[in-house]
Amino acid sequence: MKSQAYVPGDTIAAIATPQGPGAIGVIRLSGDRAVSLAASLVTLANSRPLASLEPRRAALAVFHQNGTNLDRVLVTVFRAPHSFTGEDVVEISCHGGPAVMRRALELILAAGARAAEPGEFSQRAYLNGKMDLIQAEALAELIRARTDLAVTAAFTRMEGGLSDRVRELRSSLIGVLALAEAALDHSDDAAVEEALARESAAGEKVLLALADVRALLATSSAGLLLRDGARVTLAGRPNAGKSSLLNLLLGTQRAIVTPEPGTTRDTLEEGLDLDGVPAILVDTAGIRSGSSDPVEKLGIERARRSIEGSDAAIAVVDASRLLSDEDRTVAGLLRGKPAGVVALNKSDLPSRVAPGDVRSLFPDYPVARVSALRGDGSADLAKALREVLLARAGVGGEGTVQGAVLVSSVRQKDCLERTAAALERALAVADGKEMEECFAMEMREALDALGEMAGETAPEDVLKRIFSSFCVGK
Ligand SMILES: Nc1nc2c(ncn2[C@@H]2O[C@H](COP(=O)(O)OP(=O)(O)O)[C@@H](O)[C@H]2O)c(=O)[nH]1
Ligand SMILES: [Mg+2]
Repeated sequence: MKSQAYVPGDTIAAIATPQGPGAIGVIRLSGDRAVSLAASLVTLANSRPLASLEPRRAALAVFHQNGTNLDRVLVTVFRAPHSFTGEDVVEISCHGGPAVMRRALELILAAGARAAEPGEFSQRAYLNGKMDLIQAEALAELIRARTDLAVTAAFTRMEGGLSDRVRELRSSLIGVLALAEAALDHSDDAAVEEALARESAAGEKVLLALADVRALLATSSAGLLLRDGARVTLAGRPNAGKSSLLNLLLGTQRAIVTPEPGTTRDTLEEGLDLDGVPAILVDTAGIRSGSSDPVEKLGIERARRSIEGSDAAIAVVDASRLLSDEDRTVAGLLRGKPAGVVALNKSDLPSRVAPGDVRSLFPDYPVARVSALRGDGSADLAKALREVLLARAGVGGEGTVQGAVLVSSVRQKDCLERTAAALERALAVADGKEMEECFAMEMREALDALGEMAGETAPEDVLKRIFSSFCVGK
């Protein structure tokens, strides 16, 4: 079906559930011999042959080896092409003990199955036309999704939301290309007026397609935000309360808090769910000018780098003390970071910081008053941060990402950028004398890039990179 070769007779097997003890653990086999291999180890009640089992009906069975029973299992047979991979598939639900699972898989492999590579089931599903490359990526994203919004976005893509848009674009552009190629063939005898009408119709279609491609590209920041989460660095002078705020936002005692300045020497990262928007909070050593302790110096250097490598910042200011050079150093480091919020901490103590001074130090950041000690203001801080992150991703109001079709990977973005560039060039040559030939060439280029995005024409190394990042058994 597609050019990538694989041997369907090569039957693969893997544990599809996570490591460690669980109520059940699932082993999945896929390939021509999936049923016969499983049949050699799994016996149904009344010794009914596994091959006679009605597809997609679970049946109780015994997993055994040379007459010794290993486990009582539930077995389900899926017949090609009505399975996840499009091949014959058998799923065996064992009791999820690590030793049971290991032994069962060993026996299946000894019977002749090959241990599946990461993502190999999904890759077969893709190669057999069960899903396109965007959907395969979405599946991996769904499994990794850390928040509700990320789940919804990945699910929308997995169900074909983005693939449909790409397909519509392609079919419209294929129509335009067909017209352009027809014009190439009959350029001599085509009536001038007819040709002109055709060209303007084609130009209009290309303009519409270009607008659609740009609209999709505009969603990629939000798509990447939901997929990867935003890195948010807590920055502030020693003892401002960065680690306390991290703990407050996470709702756990993750970081060590002491009255001693300079306790946090390493950077520490933890995932945070900002009402559906995933973030990774990074706690750093306090930024202090002129520290002589080499370990602390190293920490400060890390903090600098962490700020550079992050998407946004929380500038933590101790409101109970006068602003210092250290606060100004922090502000200087954050100057190039337009996305951020100020946490005006220790608001339980008498304030010695004028709100105006904070605003002039961090002019682009909204200010949230908090007390990490008392736990006050954490919801406001989280809300302000969420809004800043969404605004940075080009999402204005509430609900705009919920259920929207979002572009979610650098790969997809790159394909769309190439499509847009080719369409722009096509429009630019559309008025010229040599129009038809160049125009058709650019249209083909645009179509190729869209085809690559959906995986119709994706190169082997791209496929390898995508599927090898999947979990084993998926
Ligand atoms: N009164 C008061 N003390 C706080 C607050 N937040 C943190 N502290 C204290 O300030 C000290 C330094 O806190 P820590 O989180 O380690 O600061 P860091 O160096 O910025 O990570 C600790 O003694 C905390 O208990 C707050 O909101 N109010
Ligand atoms: Mg700290």
